[in-house]
Amino acid sequence: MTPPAAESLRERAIAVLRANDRGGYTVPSAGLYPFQWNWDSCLVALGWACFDEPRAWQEIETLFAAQWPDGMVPHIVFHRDDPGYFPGPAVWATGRRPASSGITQPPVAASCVRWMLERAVDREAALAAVARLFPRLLAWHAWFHRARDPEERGFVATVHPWETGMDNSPAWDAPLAAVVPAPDLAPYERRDLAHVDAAQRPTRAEYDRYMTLVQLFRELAYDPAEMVARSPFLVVDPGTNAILLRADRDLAQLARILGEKEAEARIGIWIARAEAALPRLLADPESGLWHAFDLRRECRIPARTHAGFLAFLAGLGDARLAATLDHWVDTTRYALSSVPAGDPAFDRRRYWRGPVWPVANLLIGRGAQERGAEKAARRLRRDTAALIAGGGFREYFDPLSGEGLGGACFGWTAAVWLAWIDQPGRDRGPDDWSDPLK
Ligand code: 9WN
Repeated sequence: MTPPAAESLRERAIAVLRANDRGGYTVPSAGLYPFQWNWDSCLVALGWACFDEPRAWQEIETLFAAQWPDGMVPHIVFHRDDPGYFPGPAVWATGRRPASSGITQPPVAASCVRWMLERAVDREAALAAVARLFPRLLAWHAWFHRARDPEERGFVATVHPWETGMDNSPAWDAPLAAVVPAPDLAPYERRDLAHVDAAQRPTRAEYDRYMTLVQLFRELAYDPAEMVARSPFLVVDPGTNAILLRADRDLAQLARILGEKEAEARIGIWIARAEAALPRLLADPESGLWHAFDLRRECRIPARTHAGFLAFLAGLGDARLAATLDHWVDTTRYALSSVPAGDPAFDRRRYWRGPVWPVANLLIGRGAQERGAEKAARRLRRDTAALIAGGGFREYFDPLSGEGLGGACFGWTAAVWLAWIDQPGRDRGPDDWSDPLK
Protein backbone atom coordinates (compact mmCIF):
# COMPACT_ATOMS: atom_id res chain seq x y z
CA MET A 1 0.00 0.00 0.00
CA THR A 2 1.41 3.42 -0.92
CA PRO A 3 0.70 6.18 1.60
CA PRO A 4 -1.81 8.63 0.17
CA ALA A 5 -0.55 11.79 -1.51
CA ALA A 6 3.10 10.83 -0.94
CA GLU A 7 4.27 13.51 -3.39
CA SER A 8 2.59 16.38 -1.64
CA LEU A 9 3.67 15.09 1.74
CA ARG A 10 7.26 15.09 0.54
CA GLU A 11 6.88 18.71 -0.49
CA ARG A 12 5.25 19.55 2.81
CA ALA A 13 8.01 17.79 4.73
CA ILE A 14 10.62 19.82 2.88
CA ALA A 15 8.63 22.97 3.61
CA VAL A 16 8.63 22.13 7.35
CA LEU A 17 12.43 21.84 7.41
CA ARG A 18 12.82 25.07 5.44
CA ALA A 19 10.38 26.91 7.72
CA ASN A 20 12.23 25.67 10.83
CA ASP A 21 15.64 26.57 9.39
CA ARG A 22 17.23 29.38 11.41
CA GLY A 23 20.36 29.54 9.25
CA GLY A 24 22.64 26.57 9.85
CA TYR A 25 20.42 24.87 12.39
CA THR A 26 16.82 23.69 12.51
CA VAL A 27 14.47 24.30 15.43
CA PRO A 28 12.34 21.24 16.33
CA SER A 29 9.10 23.27 16.25
CA ALA A 30 8.72 27.04 16.06
CA GLY A 31 7.33 28.44 19.30
CA LEU A 32 7.42 25.30 21.44
CA TYR A 33 11.14 24.54 20.92
CA PRO A 34 12.88 27.64 19.49
CA PHE A 35 16.52 26.47 19.86
CA GLN A 36 18.81 23.77 18.47
CA TRP A 37 18.28 20.41 20.18
CA ASN A 38 20.98 17.78 20.00
CA TRP A 39 19.34 14.57 18.83
CA ASP A 40 16.64 16.42 16.91
CA SER A 41 19.33 18.09 14.81
CA CYS A 42 21.14 14.85 14.00
CA LEU A 43 17.93 13.12 12.94
CA VAL A 44 16.69 16.19 11.10
CA ALA A 45 19.93 16.09 9.11
CA LEU A 46 18.76 12.76 7.65
CA GLY A 47 15.79 14.65 6.22
CA TRP A 48 17.90 17.49 4.86
CA ALA A 49 20.18 14.89 3.26
CA CYS A 50 17.29 13.79 1.04
CA PHE A 51 17.23 17.10 -0.83
CA ASP A 52 20.15 19.32 0.27
CA GLU A 53 23.30 17.46 1.31
CA PRO A 54 25.47 20.52 2.14
CA ARG A 55 22.72 21.79 4.46
CA ALA A 56 22.53 18.38 6.12
CA TRP A 57 26.26 18.39 6.92
CA GLN A 58 26.01 21.97 8.13
CA GLU A 59 23.31 20.95 10.64
CA ILE A 60 25.67 18.52 12.35
CA GLU A 61 28.66 20.84 12.16
CA THR A 62 26.69 23.67 13.77
CA LEU A 63 25.76 21.35 16.64
CA PHE A 64 29.36 20.27 17.15
CA ALA A 65 30.56 23.86 17.11
CA ALA A 66 28.88 24.04 20.54
CA GLN A 67 30.84 21.06 21.88
CA TRP A 68 32.37 21.68 25.30
CA PRO A 69 36.17 21.47 25.71
CA ASP A 70 35.80 18.18 27.60
CA GLY A 71 33.92 16.61 24.67
CA MET A 72 30.34 16.91 25.97
CA VAL A 73 27.78 17.99 23.38
CA PRO A 74 24.93 19.86 25.09
CA HIS A 75 21.30 18.92 24.72
CA ILE A 76 20.26 22.47 23.74
CA VAL A 77 22.27 25.18 21.99
CA PHE A 78 20.86 28.67 22.49
CA HIS A 79 22.17 30.42 19.39
CA ARG A 80 19.91 33.33 20.22
CA ASP A 81 17.65 33.92 23.17
CA ASP A 82 13.90 33.40 22.97
CA PRO A 83 11.50 34.03 25.84
CA GLY A 84 9.10 31.39 24.47
CA TYR A 85 10.92 28.45 26.12
CA PHE A 86 11.70 27.61 29.70
CA PRO A 87 14.37 27.00 30.97
CA GLY A 88 16.39 29.29 28.72
CA PRO A 89 20.09 30.27 28.73
CA ALA A 90 19.88 32.53 31.81
CA VAL A 91 18.57 29.67 33.93
CA TRP A 92 21.18 27.20 32.74
CA ALA A 93 23.92 29.84 33.14
CA THR A 94 26.65 27.54 31.87
CA GLY A 95 28.80 30.47 30.75
CA ARG A 96 29.47 28.82 27.37
CA ARG A 97 29.73 30.45 23.96
CA PRO A 98 27.46 29.72 22.18
CA ALA A 99 25.17 29.52 25.20
CA SER A 100 24.01 26.00 25.93
CA SER A 101 22.45 23.74 28.49
CA GLY A 102 24.75 21.72 30.74
CA ILE A 103 23.52 18.18 30.11
CA THR A 104 23.59 15.98 27.02
CA GLN A 105 21.19 13.82 24.97
CA PRO A 106 21.23 10.37 23.28
CA PRO A 107 24.29 10.27 20.96
CA VAL A 108 22.70 9.51 17.59
CA ALA A 109 25.19 11.73 15.73
CA ALA A 110 27.73 9.09 14.61
CA SER A 111 24.98 6.82 13.31
CA CYS A 112 23.36 9.67 11.40
CA VAL A 113 26.72 10.66 9.96
CA ARG A 114 27.36 7.10 8.79
CA TRP A 115 23.90 6.84 7.23
CA MET A 116 24.44 10.18 5.48
CA LEU A 117 27.84 9.13 4.17
CA GLU A 118 26.49 5.87 2.78
CA ARG A 119 23.64 7.60 0.97
CA ALA A 120 25.59 10.63 -0.19
CA VAL A 121 25.40 11.56 -3.85
CA ASP A 122 28.37 13.91 -3.39
CA ARG A 123 30.69 11.34 -1.81
CA GLU A 124 33.75 13.59 -1.93
CA ALA A 125 32.06 16.37 0.03
CA ALA A 126 30.62 13.79 2.41
CA LEU A 127 34.04 12.26 3.10
CA ALA A 128 35.47 15.72 3.75
CA ALA A 129 32.68 16.45 6.22
CA VAL A 130 33.19 13.09 7.93
CA ALA A 131 36.91 13.76 8.25
CA ARG A 132 36.15 17.13 9.89
CA LEU A 133 33.54 15.66 12.21
CA PHE A 134 35.33 12.47 13.21
CA PRO A 135 37.59 13.92 15.97
CA ARG A 136 34.58 15.68 17.49
CA LEU A 137 32.42 12.56 17.40
CA LEU A 138 35.25 10.57 18.96
CA ALA A 139 35.69 13.18 21.69
CA TRP A 140 31.97 13.06 22.52
CA HIS A 141 31.93 9.27 22.75
CA ALA A 142 35.13 9.34 24.82
CA TRP A 143 33.43 11.84 27.14
CA PHE A 144 30.43 9.53 27.56
CA HIS A 145 32.61 6.55 28.40
CA ARG A 146 34.90 8.52 30.70
CA ALA A 147 32.52 10.91 32.48
CA ARG A 148 29.49 8.64 32.69
CA ASP A 149 31.23 5.29 33.16
CA PRO A 150 34.21 6.23 35.31
CA GLU A 151 34.57 2.69 36.65
CA GLU A 152 34.55 1.18 33.13
CA ARG A 153 31.59 -1.07 33.87
CA GLY A 154 30.27 -1.05 30.28
CA PHE A 155 27.23 1.18 30.75
CA VAL A 156 26.84 4.96 30.94
CA ALA A 157 24.84 6.81 33.59
CA THR A 158 22.25 9.50 32.97
CA VAL A 159 21.70 12.35 35.45
CA HIS A 160 18.48 13.99 34.22
CA PRO A 161 15.31 12.71 32.46
CA TRP A 162 15.90 15.36 29.76
CA GLU A 163 19.15 13.59 28.87
CA THR A 164 17.19 10.50 27.85
CA GLY A 165 15.06 12.53 25.42
CA MET A 166 12.05 10.63 26.85
CA ASP A 167 11.44 13.05 29.67
CA ASN A 168 8.35 11.77 31.49
CA SER A 169 8.74 8.08 30.67
CA PRO A 170 7.21 5.96 33.46
CA ALA A 171 10.69 4.48 33.84
CA TRP A 172 11.68 7.72 35.57
CA ASP A 173 8.75 7.82 38.02
CA ALA A 174 10.48 6.03 40.91
CA PRO A 175 13.95 7.60 40.57
CA LEU A 176 12.38 11.03 40.09
CA ALA A 177 10.08 10.58 43.09
CA ALA A 178 13.23 10.26 45.17
CA VAL A 179 14.35 13.75 44.10
CA VAL A 180 13.24 16.11 46.85
CA PRO A 181 12.17 19.44 45.30
CA ALA A 182 14.60 22.12 46.48
CA PRO A 183 12.97 24.28 49.19
CA ASP A 184 14.70 27.32 47.68
CA LEU A 185 13.67 26.48 44.10
CA ALA A 186 13.33 29.78 42.25
CA PRO A 187 9.71 30.40 41.21
CA TYR A 188 9.26 29.70 37.51
CA GLU A 189 6.66 29.90 34.80
CA ARG A 190 6.34 27.04 32.35
CA ARG A 191 6.14 28.18 28.73
CA ASP A 192 5.35 24.81 27.15
CA LEU A 193 1.75 25.06 28.37
CA ALA A 194 1.22 28.17 26.26
CA HIS A 195 1.73 25.96 23.19
CA VAL A 196 0.40 22.53 24.14
CA ASP A 197 -2.52 21.24 26.26
CA ALA A 198 -1.33 20.37 29.78
CA ALA A 199 -2.81 16.86 29.41
CA GLN A 200 -0.16 16.15 26.74
CA ARG A 201 2.83 17.38 28.75
CA PRO A 202 4.74 16.43 31.94
CA THR A 203 3.18 17.41 35.27
CA ARG A 204 4.12 20.25 37.62
CA ALA A 205 5.55 17.72 40.10
CA GLU A 206 7.87 16.45 37.38
CA TYR A 207 8.92 19.97 36.37
CA ASP A 208 9.74 20.86 40.00
CA ARG A 209 12.13 17.93 40.05
CA TYR A 210 13.57 18.68 36.60
CA MET A 211 14.31 22.21 37.84
CA THR A 212 15.69 20.99 41.17
CA LEU A 213 18.24 18.93 39.24
CA VAL A 214 19.13 21.89 37.00
CA GLN A 215 19.64 24.06 40.09
CA LEU A 216 21.92 21.42 41.64
CA PHE A 217 24.01 21.03 38.47
CA ARG A 218 24.36 24.81 38.21
CA GLU A 219 25.62 24.91 41.81
CA LEU A 220 28.09 22.16 40.91
CA ALA A 221 29.31 24.32 37.99
CA TYR A 222 28.43 21.41 35.68
CA ASP A 223 31.46 19.44 36.84
CA PRO A 224 30.81 15.96 35.35
CA ALA A 225 32.34 13.98 38.24
CA GLU A 226 30.38 15.99 40.79
CA MET A 227 27.16 15.57 38.83
CA VAL A 228 27.52 11.79 38.80
CA ALA A 229 28.53 11.74 42.46
CA ARG A 230 25.78 14.05 43.71
CA SER A 231 22.75 13.76 41.42
CA PRO A 232 19.88 12.10 43.30
CA PHE A 233 18.67 10.94 39.89
CA LEU A 234 21.17 8.46 38.44
CA VAL A 235 19.96 5.79 36.04
CA VAL A 236 21.13 3.51 33.26
CA ASP A 237 18.83 4.41 30.39
CA PRO A 238 18.30 1.56 27.91
CA GLY A 239 17.74 4.10 25.12
CA THR A 240 20.93 6.08 25.66
CA ASN A 241 23.02 2.94 26.13
CA ALA A 242 21.61 1.14 23.09
CA ILE A 243 22.04 4.26 20.97
CA LEU A 244 25.61 4.72 22.22
CA LEU A 245 26.53 1.11 21.47
CA ARG A 246 25.09 1.46 17.98
CA ALA A 247 26.85 4.79 17.53
CA ASP A 248 30.14 3.23 18.68
CA ARG A 249 29.74 0.55 16.01
CA ASP A 250 29.06 3.23 13.39
CA LEU A 251 31.97 5.35 14.63
CA ALA A 252 34.26 2.31 14.34
CA GLN A 253 33.14 1.95 10.72
CA LEU A 254 33.92 5.64 10.09
CA ALA A 255 37.34 5.09 11.69
CA ARG A 256 37.98 2.19 9.29
CA ILE A 257 36.99 4.32 6.31
CA LEU A 258 39.31 7.12 7.45
CA GLY A 259 42.16 4.72 8.33
CA GLU A 260 42.08 5.82 11.99
CA LYS A 261 43.48 2.57 13.38
CA GLU A 262 44.20 3.72 16.91
CA ALA A 263 40.74 5.19 17.29
CA GLU A 264 39.19 2.02 15.89
CA ALA A 265 40.96 -0.09 18.52
CA ARG A 266 39.85 2.26 21.29
CA ILE A 267 36.23 2.16 20.14
CA GLY A 268 36.46 -1.65 19.97
CA ILE A 269 37.13 -1.73 23.71
CA TRP A 270 34.02 0.36 24.43
CA ILE A 271 31.92 -1.94 22.23
CA ALA A 272 33.19 -5.14 23.88
CA ARG A 273 32.54 -3.78 27.36
CA ALA A 274 28.99 -2.67 26.50
CA GLU A 275 28.15 -5.96 24.75
CA ALA A 276 29.14 -7.85 27.88
CA ALA A 277 27.42 -5.57 30.39
CA LEU A 278 24.17 -4.32 28.87
CA PRO A 279 22.15 -7.53 28.32
CA ARG A 280 23.10 -8.75 31.79
CA LEU A 281 22.13 -5.52 33.50
CA LEU A 282 19.07 -4.50 31.48
CA ALA A 283 17.37 -7.44 29.74
CA ASP A 284 14.31 -8.98 31.38
CA PRO A 285 14.86 -12.76 31.25
CA GLU A 286 11.33 -13.52 30.09
CA SER A 287 10.49 -10.77 27.61
CA GLY A 288 14.03 -9.88 26.49
CA LEU A 289 12.96 -6.22 26.89
CA TRP A 290 15.66 -3.87 28.16
CA HIS A 291 14.61 -2.04 31.31
CA ALA A 292 16.15 1.01 32.94
CA PHE A 293 18.34 0.45 36.00
CA ASP A 294 18.29 2.72 39.05
CA LEU A 295 21.90 3.25 40.14
CA ARG A 296 20.93 4.97 43.39
CA ARG A 297 18.74 2.12 44.61
CA GLU A 298 20.66 -0.59 42.72
CA CYS A 299 17.61 -2.17 41.11
CA ARG A 300 16.12 -2.78 37.69
CA ILE A 301 13.09 -0.55 37.09
CA PRO A 302 9.95 -2.57 36.29
CA ALA A 303 8.36 0.00 33.92
CA ARG A 304 7.99 -1.26 30.33
CA THR A 305 8.65 1.33 27.63
CA HIS A 306 9.43 1.28 23.93
CA ALA A 307 13.02 2.34 24.71
CA GLY A 308 13.64 -1.31 25.61
CA PHE A 309 13.32 -2.26 21.93
CA LEU A 310 16.31 -0.10 21.05
CA ALA A 311 18.31 -3.22 22.00
CA PHE A 312 17.71 -4.15 18.36
CA LEU A 313 19.43 -0.99 17.19
CA ALA A 314 22.40 -1.93 19.37
CA GLY A 315 22.55 -5.23 17.46
CA LEU A 316 21.58 -7.27 20.51
CA GLY A 317 17.83 -7.91 20.64
CA ASP A 318 16.98 -11.62 20.41
CA ALA A 319 13.97 -13.83 19.48
CA ARG A 320 12.28 -13.24 22.84
CA LEU A 321 12.41 -9.51 22.23
CA ALA A 322 10.98 -10.00 18.73
CA ALA A 323 8.05 -11.95 20.21
CA THR A 324 7.49 -9.20 22.78
CA LEU A 325 7.46 -6.61 19.99
CA ASP A 326 4.97 -8.66 17.96
CA HIS A 327 2.66 -8.74 20.93
CA TRP A 328 3.13 -5.04 21.82
CA VAL A 329 2.29 -3.75 18.32
CA ASP A 330 -1.09 -5.45 18.63
CA THR A 331 -2.04 -3.62 21.82
CA THR A 332 -2.96 -0.48 19.86
CA ARG A 333 -4.42 0.49 16.48
CA TYR A 334 -1.20 2.36 15.64
CA ALA A 335 2.23 1.05 16.67
CA LEU A 336 4.44 1.56 18.54
CA SER A 337 2.91 3.01 21.69
CA SER A 338 5.60 4.24 24.05
CA VAL A 339 3.92 2.22 26.82
CA PRO A 340 1.78 -0.85 26.03
CA ALA A 341 -1.97 -0.22 26.20
CA GLY A 342 -3.37 -1.97 29.26
CA ASP A 343 -0.31 -1.11 31.35
CA PRO A 344 -1.33 0.94 34.45
CA ALA A 345 1.08 3.69 33.35
CA PHE A 346 -0.43 3.93 29.84
CA ASP A 347 -1.78 7.41 29.05
CA ARG A 348 -2.66 7.71 25.37
CA ARG A 349 -2.12 11.49 25.10
CA ARG A 350 0.64 12.29 27.57
CA TYR A 351 4.00 12.67 25.87
CA TRP A 352 6.28 9.67 26.56
CA ARG A 353 3.66 7.68 28.49
CA GLY A 354 1.65 6.19 25.62
CA PRO A 355 1.78 8.19 22.36
CA VAL A 356 3.59 6.97 19.25
CA TRP A 357 6.77 8.88 18.35
CA PRO A 358 7.76 8.64 14.67
CA VAL A 359 11.41 9.10 15.50
CA ALA A 360 11.36 6.21 17.98
CA ASN A 361 9.63 4.09 15.33
CA LEU A 362 12.42 4.89 12.87
CA LEU A 363 15.17 3.83 15.29
CA ILE A 364 13.35 0.76 16.59
CA GLY A 365 12.11 -0.21 13.12
CA ARG A 366 15.58 0.04 11.65
CA GLY A 367 17.02 -2.13 14.42
CA ALA A 368 14.18 -4.66 14.25
CA GLN A 369 14.60 -4.96 10.49
CA GLU A 370 18.30 -5.67 10.87
CA ARG A 371 17.72 -8.25 13.59
CA GLY A 372 15.18 -10.20 11.54
CA ALA A 373 11.99 -8.91 13.20
CA GLU A 374 10.77 -7.88 9.77
CA LYS A 375 7.04 -8.21 10.24
CA ALA A 376 7.02 -5.80 13.18
CA ALA A 377 9.46 -3.48 11.38
CA ARG A 378 7.10 -3.26 8.40
CA ARG A 379 4.20 -2.55 10.73
CA LEU A 380 6.09 0.31 12.41
CA ARG A 381 6.89 1.87 9.09
CA ARG A 382 3.38 1.46 7.71
CA ASP A 383 1.78 2.89 10.85
CA THR A 384 4.21 5.82 10.92
CA ALA A 385 3.25 6.59 7.33
CA ALA A 386 -0.45 6.38 8.12
CA LEU A 387 -0.15 8.57 11.21
CA ILE A 388 1.76 11.32 9.42
CA ALA A 389 -0.45 11.12 6.32
CA GLY A 390 -3.55 11.40 8.51
CA GLY A 391 -2.40 13.72 11.29
CA GLY A 392 0.38 15.84 9.77
CA PHE A 393 3.93 16.45 10.97
CA ARG A 394 3.06 16.39 14.64
CA GLU A 395 5.37 15.72 17.57
CA TYR A 396 3.56 12.52 18.65
CA PHE A 397 0.30 10.66 18.05
CA ASP A 398 -2.52 9.01 19.99
CA PRO A 399 -1.92 5.26 19.38
CA LEU A 400 -5.64 4.47 19.58
CA SER A 401 -7.22 7.20 17.44
CA GLY A 402 -4.21 8.37 15.39
CA GLU A 403 -4.81 11.98 16.44
CA GLY A 404 -1.73 14.23 16.12
CA LEU A 405 -0.55 15.68 19.45
CA GLY A 406 2.07 18.04 20.92
CA GLY A 407 3.93 20.45 18.66
CA ALA A 408 3.04 20.98 14.98
CA CYS A 409 5.29 21.33 11.91
CA PHE A 410 7.80 19.17 13.71
CA GLY A 411 11.32 18.86 12.29
CA TRP A 412 12.20 15.26 13.01
CA THR A 413 8.74 14.04 12.04
CA ALA A 414 9.26 15.69 8.64
CA ALA A 415 12.72 14.09 8.48
CA VAL A 416 11.28 10.66 9.27
CA TRP A 417 8.92 11.10 6.34
CA LEU A 418 11.70 12.05 3.97
CA ALA A 419 14.35 9.58 5.10
CA TRP A 420 12.25 6.54 5.97
CA ILE A 421 8.83 6.70 4.37
CA ASP A 422 9.15 8.54 1.09
CA GLN A 423 11.97 7.34 -1.10
CA PRO A 424 11.31 8.28 -4.74
CA GLY A 425 13.93 7.23 -7.25
CA ARG A 426 15.24 4.49 -5.00
CA ASP A 427 13.76 1.75 -7.11
CA ARG A 428 11.29 0.60 -4.51
CA GLY A 429 8.06 -1.13 -5.35
CA PRO A 430 4.90 0.21 -3.70
CA ASP A 431 4.83 -2.77 -1.31
CA ASP A 432 8.47 -2.59 -0.40
CA TRP A 433 8.50 -1.41 3.18
CA SER A 434 12.03 -2.54 3.89
CA ASP A 435 14.30 -0.03 5.49
CA PRO A 436 15.59 2.45 2.90
CA LEU A 437 18.32 3.58 5.25
CA LYS A 438 20.04 0.23 4.98
C1 9WN B 1 13.45 19.07 26.90
C2 9WN B 1 12.93 18.78 21.30
C3 9WN B 1 12.92 17.97 22.58
C4 9WN B 1 13.29 16.50 22.32
C5 9WN B 1 13.00 15.60 23.52
C6 9WN B 1 11.58 15.85 24.01
C7 9WN B 1 11.37 17.34 24.32
C8 9WN B 1 12.32 19.05 25.87
C9 9WN B 1 11.07 19.63 26.50
O1 9WN B 1 11.63 18.11 23.17
O2 9WN B 1 12.18 17.69 25.44
O3 9WN B 1 14.65 18.71 26.29
O4 9WN B 1 11.12 20.81 26.85
O5 9WN B 1 10.06 18.94 26.65
O6 9WN B 1 11.28 15.06 25.11
O7 9WN B 1 13.20 14.26 23.17
O8 9WN B 1 14.63 16.39 21.97
O9 9WN B 1 12.10 18.18 20.34
